[in-house]
Amino acid sequence: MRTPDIRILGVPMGIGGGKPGTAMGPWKVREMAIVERLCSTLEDAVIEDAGDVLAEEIEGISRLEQTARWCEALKVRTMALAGQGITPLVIGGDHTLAAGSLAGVASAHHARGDMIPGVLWIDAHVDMNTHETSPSGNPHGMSAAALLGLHVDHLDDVVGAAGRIDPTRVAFLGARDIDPGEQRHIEELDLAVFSSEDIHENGVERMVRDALRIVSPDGEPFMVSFDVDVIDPRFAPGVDTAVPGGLTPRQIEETMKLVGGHGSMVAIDAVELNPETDVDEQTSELMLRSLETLVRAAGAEASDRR
Ligand SMILES: [Mn+2]
Repeated sequence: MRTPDIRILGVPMGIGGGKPGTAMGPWKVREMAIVERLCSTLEDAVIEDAGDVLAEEIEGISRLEQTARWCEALKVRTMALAGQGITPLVIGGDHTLAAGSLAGVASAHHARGDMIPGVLWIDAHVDMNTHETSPSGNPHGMSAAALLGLHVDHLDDVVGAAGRIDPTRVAFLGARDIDPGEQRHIEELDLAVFSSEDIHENGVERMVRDALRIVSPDGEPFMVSFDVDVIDPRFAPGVDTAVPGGLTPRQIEETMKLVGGHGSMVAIDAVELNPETDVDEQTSELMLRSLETLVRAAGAEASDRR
C-alpha cells in the first residue's frame, strides 16, 4: 500500500447469513471508535468514514436477489474508490458483500487494463457454494464462488466478467468447515487452501507466506477478505457461524502483521461480526485490533519503501 488512503464503508446487511445480528456490525465498530483508532496507528495516513452503503428492501424477491442488490450498490462505491487509488475498508455485514466489494475493485483494475488483484480469503469457511450445492441456502456461503465465475443466481450478474478474480491468485486461509460441494469446486478450480489445521501444525508465518506467494508473488496488488469467524469461538463468539478449532488472538495478530507488511494491499473486507451473539465485546475488540495491526503494518511497509 502507498501512504494509506482508506475509506471505511459500512454495509449493514444481515440477510445473507443465518442470523440478522451481523447487520449491526458497522454500528458497533463505529461505537468503538474505529476511525479514531485506525488513525492513531499511523501518522500520515488518511482514514475517513465514508458512511453506509444501503439497498432498499423489496418484498417478494429472493434472499439472493436482495443480497445482490446490496452488492451492486457496494460495487459501484468500491470501484469508484479503487479508480482513485483509494483503499476501501468494507465493514459488514455478512460475507455476501465480498461479491460486491471485491468485484468493484477488480473492475477498476480491469478498466485500467491492469492485472486483477489476488485475493487472500481469511475465513473458517471458503464460501464456495452455489445455490445448487449449498446445504443452508445462505448467500453468505456463495460469494467466493460468484467471484470465481461459478453460476450463482443474481450474484454472478453483479460480479460480471470484469469483476471476476483469477483462481490461480486466490488463497484461503484458516478454513475448517468445507461442504462436499465446495470441496468439488475447490478441486475443479484447483484452489489453494491453507486450513486452520495447517496453521496449527506448521505455524502462522510459513502458511501466511505460502499464501501470499500465491496471491501476490512479486508484490502485485491484492485484496483481503477477513471473516472474523476465522478466530476460534472461544475468543470470538460474536459471529454468525462459529466453528471450533480456529486461530488464537495471537495467531490472528501475527497473520495481520505479515499480511499488512507484504504491501500493495488494495482492498479490505472485515465481515460477519455479530454484536448480538458477542460476549463483553470480545469479538468486536478482536476485529478492531486485527484491523489496527493490518493497517499499521501496511503503513510501516509503505514508509520503509519511501
Ligand atoms: Mn465464515
